[in-house]
Amino acid sequence: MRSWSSPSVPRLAAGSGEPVQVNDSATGTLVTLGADRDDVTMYVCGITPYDATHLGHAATYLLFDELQRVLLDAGKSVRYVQNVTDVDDPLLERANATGEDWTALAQREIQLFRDDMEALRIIAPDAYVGAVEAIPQIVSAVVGLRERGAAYDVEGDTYFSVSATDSFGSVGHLDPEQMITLSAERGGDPARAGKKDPLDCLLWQAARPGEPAWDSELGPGRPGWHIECAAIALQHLGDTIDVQGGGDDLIFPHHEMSAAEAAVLTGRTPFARAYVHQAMVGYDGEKMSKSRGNLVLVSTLRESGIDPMAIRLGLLDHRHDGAWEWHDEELTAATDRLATWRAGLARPRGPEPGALVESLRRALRGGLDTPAAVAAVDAWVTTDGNDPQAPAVAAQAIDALLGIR
Ligand code: 5CA
Ligand code: ZN
Repeated sequence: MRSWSSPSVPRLAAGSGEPVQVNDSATGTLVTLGADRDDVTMYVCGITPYDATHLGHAATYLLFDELQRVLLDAGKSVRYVQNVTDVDDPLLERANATGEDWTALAQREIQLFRDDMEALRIIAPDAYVGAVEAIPQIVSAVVGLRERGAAYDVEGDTYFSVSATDSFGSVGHLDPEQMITLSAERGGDPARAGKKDPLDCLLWQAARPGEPAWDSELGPGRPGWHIECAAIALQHLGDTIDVQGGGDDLIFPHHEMSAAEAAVLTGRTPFARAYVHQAMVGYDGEKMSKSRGNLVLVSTLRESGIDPMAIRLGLLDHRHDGAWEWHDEELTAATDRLATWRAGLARPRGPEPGALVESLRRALRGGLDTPAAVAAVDAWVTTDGNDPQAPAVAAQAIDALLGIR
């Protein structure tokens, strides 16, 4: 599937070579990426295109844009894959409810997402892959699971058996009761009769009347959700990936299930060396979500004339590893801050920029502490200095590492 246009990312003079570390949700520790290699692979779960991009989505994709910028600055090359869940229950339900063709709905929302990502200057994935176009790989993966005795049939549907790998549970470390509750809330069917374990998840859903279906050796049907990401990641990035990313609502069941399915297919664990998550962004006291409708849409803000760089700056002022709530006033504050930065960078002279670049690198390489990076720029733009080269160097560093122009 067509991706979007990436912003250009300036290259800065090399620095001290500190390692890039991320907060790994699976171990609760800081994990170094690409310690012994110059290439890093990253798979980030993409949208289900039934509604427009809200600030929670934007925070998630911005997090991985930041990670990519930090890795590039550290001299790594990044191979980045993102999916689009362009056939799944929420999309079909929305299309049904509004009487729109589901493919038209998906195409429109994917295009809006591309436009939002470009406006926010988010680096595009190298491969942007829809579930529909990946059906052959998904079917092969399900067949592979069957051959390994890790899949079984329930009334024509194919299920993954979570007991097929000891690694199941190693991403979320939840107890069975918590897993059952979350599975029911997040698209699973723990109460369905005929399953061997309530947590077993759908791999291939047999064709239902009025629903899209594809012919396959599993019979006509459509893919389950978790195998979509496992199959796409394995095809494009190989057996073990460096980073599996998304919002933290995906830790269970989505990333747990994908990792378990991949582990059975490859015989290797862990599936990802680091699981990096954006904690949930809330609004009006609840998680911002399409299903609840408490949304602040990137496209609405853009249409109202807000500078996308102010949206980006507002989001950057929050750490990714704790849930936070968006307040409308933050946009005013971010717009003011952007004006202050731009004024500071338009000065004929400024303070020596080396310390700024070092502070940005230290903040971001040590677990993507974006608020600390923002604070470093605040300090630089409000300090006087005599270096005539400094504003240009600082502007490049802010562009390269924070994506703010
Ligand atoms: N298509 C699947 C992933 S394979 C999906 O979860 N799509 S989504 O459209 O529901 O969400 C897209 C991404 O945004 C996911 O990574 C999700 O975890 C993240 N996300 C959704 N809501 C929020 C929120 N309120 N705050 C932060 N991230 C969010
Ligand atoms: Zn996914």
